[in-house]
Amino acid sequence: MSDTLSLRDPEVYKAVLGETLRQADHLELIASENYVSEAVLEAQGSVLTNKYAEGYPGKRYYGGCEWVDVAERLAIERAKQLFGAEHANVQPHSGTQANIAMYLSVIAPGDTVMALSLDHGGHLSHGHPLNFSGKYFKIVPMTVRRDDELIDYDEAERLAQERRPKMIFAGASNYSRIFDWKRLKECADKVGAYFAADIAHYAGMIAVGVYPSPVGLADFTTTTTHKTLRGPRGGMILCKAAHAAAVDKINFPGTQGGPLMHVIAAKAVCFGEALKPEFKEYQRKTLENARHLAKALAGLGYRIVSGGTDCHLFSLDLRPKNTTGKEAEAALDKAGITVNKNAIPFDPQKPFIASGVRIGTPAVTTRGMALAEMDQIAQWIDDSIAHKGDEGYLKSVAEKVKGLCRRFPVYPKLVKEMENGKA
Ligand code: DSN
Repeated sequence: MSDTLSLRDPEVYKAVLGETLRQADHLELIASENYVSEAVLEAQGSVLTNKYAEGYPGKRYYGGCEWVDVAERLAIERAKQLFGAEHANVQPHSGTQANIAMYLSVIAPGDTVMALSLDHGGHLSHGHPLNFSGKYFKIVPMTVRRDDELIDYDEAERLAQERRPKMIFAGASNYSRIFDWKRLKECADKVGAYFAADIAHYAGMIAVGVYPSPVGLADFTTTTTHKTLRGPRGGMILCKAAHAAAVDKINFPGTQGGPLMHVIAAKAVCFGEALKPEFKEYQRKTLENARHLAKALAGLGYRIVSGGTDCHLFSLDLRPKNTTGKEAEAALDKAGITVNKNAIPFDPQKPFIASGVRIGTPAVTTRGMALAEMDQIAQWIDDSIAHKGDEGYLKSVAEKVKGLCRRFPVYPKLVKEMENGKA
């Protein structure tokens, strides 16, 4: 029982070591990723993983739940405080699980849902035909306007009147502007629909008021806990008290079995961290960095989708540089800069090629990087794309990237231990 991972399973250890060093030495610009604190890692790597606890605190189907109850109650209370929510269910294993439970708490297969289309920035679980959401519900897609790439609320309202959805589900994976929650709520009220918001991307910013909150307006607010919120990989549902019993029942036993108590403990730690004043400062700097990086890249000849950002992310239209998202992602990977290719609205390319890349600043801001580093990163992005076929050049950028990363370390103790292990 006492062997370390490196002795007990060198093959898995090697993968963990490699990933630890990759995270340390690469610039992480994937908008949905972040670095959790060592306290979050510790809670998630704890013995709570051993415990079965179907049910909810005080009402479990297994004995011995007194300590996991403490962890789950802390997570629930902190989540409610953080978002000003009437009820929180912290058990969903992921954002998509949270959405499954949320939908099924009030609507049924065959019902109509209006949500932002995936190719205009929405999420897979908001109605993609290959996802359960698109298979089980009739989806009315919300879209952005071609001219300014902002959500077309007039068209959404017209479609809602025409198609009478049972739910309007706002939120996105790739929309850099502010959602008009109030307008969508009014639209839902006019047609007698539930109003839900998936805030997975904006959650950290919403928690501290850097981005407007839908929580008081929406019947349901779903989120992941690992993006701007900087917690463990997982999901959560916030809702009005009137929906609490239905949400809890559909989450368990409706759509999930045993909750991941180690992850729930780590969620409690994350929410505790987000309640501290420094978290607000972190979110403010994340926004400042995103705006600065977008501006710097625009200055280098890229087109920013919708012209800018009001959050932690934005999309680059690469067509002015005669390259695709797929090519740019591959070149940047070789340069030690991690992004994901992403369709832009009305993209002429197939999604697997895409005309854009999505860029986000939560992770680099967690490392402490600021405006000067954003200027440097913009220049390296442009240089790498300009030299996309030149392996030697990209390798030289990767060396410079590593130098910068080592000045802004993540998990220094872990990296040192692992490097020593490697030696
Ligand atoms: N895959 C996530 C993202 O990158 O936005 C959403 O689930």
